Amino acid sequence: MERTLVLLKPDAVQRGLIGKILGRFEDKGLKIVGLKLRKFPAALLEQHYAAHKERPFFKNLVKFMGSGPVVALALEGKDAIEVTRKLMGKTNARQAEPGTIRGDLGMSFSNNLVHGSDSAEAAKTELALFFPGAEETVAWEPANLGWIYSVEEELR
Ligand code: IDP
Ligand code: MG
Repeated sequence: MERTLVLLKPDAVQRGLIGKILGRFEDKGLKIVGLKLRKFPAALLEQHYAAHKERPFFKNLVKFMGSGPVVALALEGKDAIEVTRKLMGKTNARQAEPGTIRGDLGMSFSNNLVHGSDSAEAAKTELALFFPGAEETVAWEPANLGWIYSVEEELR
């Protein structure tokens, strides 16, 4: 099992899409192991997007992400990082495929509703940033786990 960090960005919260987007991850079979709503400080957001520091959109991105509440999620599942990225769709929501979260719900390059870690290394760093305390995530076993995955092939 793998864990990844997902953020429901301020546009998702302001547009009343928390439930709908959260539902997409739940429906897929990803397990929620961490969940919080916060207005995150600029310093944390700058650290989170440090890889984009030199990009022209960096300042606006940090301002946008700090402009309102964000929902941070820690999700767990087999190949959770790749599965989450596929569910999100392309960065520019106008180009994202229908059926993806961005493709179905968004029209913007910047205000594209969700963030998802893009590698195992990023997931580790980002989870530590948004869920630093051991008690902030919960290891639990969903009652239907053996129906989401094949017990024979995937849960041995
Ligand atoms: P990702 O969120 O799909 O991983 P990244 O390339 O990591 O995309 O960019 C981080 C975030 O920065 C994007 O989700 C988007 O909000 C914003 N962003 C990226 N590229 C652009 C751009 O060219 N114009 C405006 N915003 C951008
Ligand atoms: Mg990214």
